[in-house]
Amino acid sequence: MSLLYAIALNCVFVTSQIMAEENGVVSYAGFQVWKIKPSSEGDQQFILDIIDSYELELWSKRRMARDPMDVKVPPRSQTKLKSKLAERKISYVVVISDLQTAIDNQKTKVNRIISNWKPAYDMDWISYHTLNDIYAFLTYLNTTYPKLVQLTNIGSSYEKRPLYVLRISNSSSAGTRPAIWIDGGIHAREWISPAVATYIIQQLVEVPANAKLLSNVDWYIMPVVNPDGYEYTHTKDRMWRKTRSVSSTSSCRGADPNRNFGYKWGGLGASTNPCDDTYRGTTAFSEPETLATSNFIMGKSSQIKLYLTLHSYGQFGLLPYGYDVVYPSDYNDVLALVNNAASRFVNYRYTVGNTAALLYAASGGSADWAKSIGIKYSYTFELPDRGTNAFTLPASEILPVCQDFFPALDVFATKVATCCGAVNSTTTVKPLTTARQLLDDQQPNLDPRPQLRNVLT
Ligand code: 0X9
Ligand code: ZN
Repeated sequence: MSLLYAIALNCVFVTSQIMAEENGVVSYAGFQVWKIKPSSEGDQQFILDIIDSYELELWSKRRMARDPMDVKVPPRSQTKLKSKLAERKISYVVVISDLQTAIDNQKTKVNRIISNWKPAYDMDWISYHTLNDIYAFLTYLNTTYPKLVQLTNIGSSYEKRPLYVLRISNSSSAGTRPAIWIDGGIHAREWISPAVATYIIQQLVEVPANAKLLSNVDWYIMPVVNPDGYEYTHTKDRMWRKTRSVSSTSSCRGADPNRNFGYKWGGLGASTNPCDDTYRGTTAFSEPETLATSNFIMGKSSQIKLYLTLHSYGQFGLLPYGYDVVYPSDYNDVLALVNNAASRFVNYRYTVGNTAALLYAASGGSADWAKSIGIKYSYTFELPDRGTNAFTLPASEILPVCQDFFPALDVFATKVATCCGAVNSTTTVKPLTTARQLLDDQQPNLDPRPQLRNVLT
């Protein structure tokens, strides 16, 4: 069943649907999101087959036969889908009756409670922000708090946007203590992810009451791993997921960054079709965004003890491995910590467990890769919601989601301060060489990586 489901998922994550465009901007007017409720494995397969043949898009994740399936339905397929489901007496609810309206509503600002509040930067957590706002915020912090933060440009995206990592440390020996890595925005349309990552930054840097989180641990936070994709969702297509690289073999653009990392690259749940939303890319780390991110993390691998990557949606805390239902030998330690962290959540309940067992097998994910290089505690969080908003989580929910999530970091920081032996501050790692060796060690047959070799030699 797991293989079948993975193959089905591959087929349905298709981006090549015909959508109305005005000035190059994709409109989702008339598109709906349906929550379909299979009551057996047969129903589930029936729905997967329909999704495939009608070029619908499956958005929900869980693999269990009776779990509801969220499906994006274009206007032209709605009548057909309705009668197909009626044929088998499968029930469904239209949870988003017009996707474009939901998208437009996401741009609505919640009124600020304090009307004369004038922040020093154009960032808040009551609306979603552009890449410019986010980058201006990082730059502001870098100049305003030079003792506390250090902004590093770790490379350029495919379209030559900077890739920024912010280090937060109150130690004079910053860069040598145990550290936590957090990234967001791997998938472009998951807007709540950069929002939570920037909230964490703001809280750690500007709120004195959170100073204890900095007392033994350094933080590396990269709020937007995929800036080209993120910008594209703000300007052209709100539902874009991938990077924006151009393919030499197809007119479809972009690879799925979360299928492009160099551990078990090209295995289950990763498509070879550049038009699919789960396209793995031409080689492991073919995308400049994943290559730069992985090289930076490799360079700090003796320090980074916990890897946290923020996605949406569904409210899951996911543990390696995800390439298949495989449990590392220290799975119980990793589970105990996330359970402890999740016990801090009050308003949003997260389901916790092995990635592939809970959702589906997907290879080339960043959390699997982080685990494979020896970062013991490696997690993917699927942020809210699990209800009816999907990727169009209303702006009014940003702050509640952030505030609910933040206290879990205390649990992570406490563990990381003592968990994993001393940091070897004298280790000097040549990141590029190390990344290449790692790939060679892991996948001698799968991945010739011509591009990578050129870069690395
Ligand atoms: O499919 C993904 O990349 C993640 N879900 S999302 O809807 N945010 O795209 C889940 C990734 C879990 N990790 C692996 N399966 N390796
Ligand atoms: Zn994602």
